[in-house]
Amino acid sequence: MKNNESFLDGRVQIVVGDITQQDVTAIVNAANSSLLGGAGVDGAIHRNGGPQILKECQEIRETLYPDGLPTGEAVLTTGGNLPAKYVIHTVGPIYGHDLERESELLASCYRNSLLLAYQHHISSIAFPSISTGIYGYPKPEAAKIASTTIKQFLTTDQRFEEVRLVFFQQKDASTFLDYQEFE
Ligand code: AR6
Repeated sequence: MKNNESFLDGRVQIVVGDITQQDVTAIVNAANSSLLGGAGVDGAIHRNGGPQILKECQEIRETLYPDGLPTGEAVLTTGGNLPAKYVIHTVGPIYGHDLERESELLASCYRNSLLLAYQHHISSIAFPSISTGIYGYPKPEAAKIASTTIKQFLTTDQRFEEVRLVFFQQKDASTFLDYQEFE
């Protein structure tokens, strides 16, 4: 596989790397509904971004979401010490816990994150592969859902310059390329 693949006239980029190191305006966190941190992407973002992100998450919990952020929703904080200016926190479905609604909830994560970015005039954003780690979502199915949802959003909204999909491992990027439905 090549290191870089792109779709939709270069507006979607597929890369292998660490989400916390991306030089885009916003990165997306695969969070949990507590918004208070965890392992995987969430752990890396809080570790590398410093305490400011957690402080803002705590404020969101106290004000907007005292019971936690529902699955499929998204909220925005600053990026603390990260290269990205903002972090958009979304909660993916736990595979096997949401009966038949999982695919719709995973699509909502992508759609609501893009919508929030759009509302904040953010035109470059990087996503990890939401729910495909600790939350156990099968990677081929997740690739179909992520690609169709992003494609739908980008073809109706022309303002996004770059949506970067970041995979931790080469084999995950290859799986994505095999199952994506951008084309
Ligand atoms: N950069 C890019 N991708 C990564 C990185 C990284 N630094 N680290 C892991 N991945 P996960 P989830 C990949 O588990 O499944 C947390 O505890 C990883 O290989 O981070 O949505 C939260 O607090 C996988 O393909 O997120 C929640 O409780 C993908 O990113 C729960 O995990 C997502 O893996 C969320 O689980």
